[in-house]
Amino acid sequence: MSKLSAVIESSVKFPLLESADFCRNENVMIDFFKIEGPKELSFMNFEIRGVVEGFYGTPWTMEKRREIIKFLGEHGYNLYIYAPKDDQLHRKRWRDMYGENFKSEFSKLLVEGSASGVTVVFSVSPGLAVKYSSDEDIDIMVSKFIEMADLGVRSFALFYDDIPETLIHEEDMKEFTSLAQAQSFFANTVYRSLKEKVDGISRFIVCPTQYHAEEITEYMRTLGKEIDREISIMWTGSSVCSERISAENAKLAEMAFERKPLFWDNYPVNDAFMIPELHVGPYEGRAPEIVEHSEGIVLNPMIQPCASKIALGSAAEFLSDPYGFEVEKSWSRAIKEIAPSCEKEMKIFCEYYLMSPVHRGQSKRLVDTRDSLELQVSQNSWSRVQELLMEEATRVSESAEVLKKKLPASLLEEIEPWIMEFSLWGKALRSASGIVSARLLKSAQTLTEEEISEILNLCTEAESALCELVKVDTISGGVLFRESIQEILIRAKGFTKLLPN
Ligand code: LTM
Repeated sequence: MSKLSAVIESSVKFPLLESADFCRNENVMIDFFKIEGPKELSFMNFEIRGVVEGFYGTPWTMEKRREIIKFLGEHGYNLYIYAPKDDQLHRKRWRDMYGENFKSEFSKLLVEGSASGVTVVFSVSPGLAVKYSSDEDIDIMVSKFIEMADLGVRSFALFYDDIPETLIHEEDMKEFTSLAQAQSFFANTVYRSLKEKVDGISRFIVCPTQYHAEEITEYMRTLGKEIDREISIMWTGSSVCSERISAENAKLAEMAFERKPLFWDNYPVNDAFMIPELHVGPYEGRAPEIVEHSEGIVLNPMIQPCASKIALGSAAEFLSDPYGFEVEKSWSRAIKEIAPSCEKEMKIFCEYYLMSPVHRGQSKRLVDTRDSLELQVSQNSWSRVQELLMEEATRVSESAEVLKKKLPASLLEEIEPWIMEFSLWGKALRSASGIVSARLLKSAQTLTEEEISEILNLCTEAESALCELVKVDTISGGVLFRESIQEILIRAKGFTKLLPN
């Protein structure tokens, strides 16, 4: 399909969106028709540009959600899905109804959503316990959705992710031949009943149990055939947290589900085994052609809402113009926006916390520095080693101090453990540089007692920084320097302590 026909096709769908979306996209159409003659159309955005708060761990507060929804609106996003795994009433105790306090707070999200042009989707994850064949469970689910519809919600989602992959209740085994058939029946029945009872349902989304694959499965085919055409089906790509998302993978899901998938992109999420990481790299590795084979993309953010704004800010540029997207520039702009008075220092910090499922390696600058350091150590070029260590130590320590003073308090509070670790790397690098410069001055035989004790003090300092770094519960690119620092430390100790009498 050409870019042009894709724009026309997606424009036909705009009226399906809620009014705020419609206005935003209508503007796009007006701009488009202003183009004179058969110019190459380079502008094309994803129809759905969103966030799914779908991580494990402490859910965001309602206040933070409002802040993020506002941020989303300001950056061209148009959808937010409420789905925190650890909200008990969302998942484990899904049959229980929400209380008045939650509902009144949720209403405020809707107000923020309509002011910001962001559709707020309410979701439930019943799969751990649901009986797909049970009329009672269907009624509970519909009632739970209607309660939110009474507040003004018109977009809903049913999530079947991270649950048993086979039917577990005898009644379901008697009624259905497969999990996919059971889930399709449940979703269709809930959706149809909801539509009968509530006017203007605008979106209904399902997240399947198999939400990633490299090959089409029977489960996917059945879901594709049986789930109502109006229902969107989510997809994370070839893996749970996909390093790359190709057009081929989008086409695979499109073919299996018999509709364009809605991508649930697990970036910058840092839950489960990723909790020690902070994902503050740019958005990348997604083929622009996905725009032609998906309804859109919703990103699963980090447990830290403010820090998530870096990836979300960068991704916003991809979502609104995938073919014109520039990774590095979008990253710099996103960093500048959240750290306006200390963008240079924040960029250095972000280089240390780049590694994620999307960025398998460390930052190129850090890898290059580590490689030069190792080379110079192996060549005994101690003055160059000292320079390299000192430059990096200064860069890190000074940046950490500036960030502590200048970052907005809410962001600083979220990333405090990582800033602390970052400072410790500055300290370790600085003491290693001190050791090298003291050693540079003398050869072993001419060292005085005081000089030996000075070197040993510096060794103790470096050793204690490295020990502190073993105790931290965060992970950073600083680990690249551990071996060099350790080697310098051991050589200096040996040099002074193992001197023959
Ligand atoms: O990705 C999906 C569809 N489900 C869960 C998410 O809730 C979780 O946040 C991510 C990342 O750990 N992985 C999942 O499997």
